[in-house]
Amino acid sequence: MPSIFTKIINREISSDIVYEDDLVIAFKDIDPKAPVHILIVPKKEIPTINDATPEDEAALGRLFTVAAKIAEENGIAEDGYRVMVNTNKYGGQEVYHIHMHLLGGRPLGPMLV
Ligand code: DGP
Repeated sequence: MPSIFTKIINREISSDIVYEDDLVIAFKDIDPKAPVHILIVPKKEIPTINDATPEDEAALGRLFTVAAKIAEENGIAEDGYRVMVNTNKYGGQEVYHIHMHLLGGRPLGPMLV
């Protein structure tokens, strides 16, 4: 079964896409936890970071540079923001297709739990 994010990549499910290139896609989180809450996702369906291999490094590195670009475009780069990747049950992962959360637009406190 393709992940829900693969369905978004394939336009089988609609989403508010803010960025796309050959390796990654970014779209607004359906349940935003901050004024800016974007998910940045490798197009390759890698379930968790535990499953990443050296051949995935280009796509996973791209998550960071795209996060910085989107932060700048949304005017949150200077004040600051948070990126995070939840992993497995204790990490609170709900969708098993690696994704980076980009959160900003308000003070986030020391940690989101
Ligand atoms: P995580 O707990 O790290 O696996 O976060 C999954 C996030 O994915 C959660 O914040 C909600 C978001 N999400 C789930 N389904 C959809 C969807 O169909 N569209 C969008 N845009 N976001 C989704």
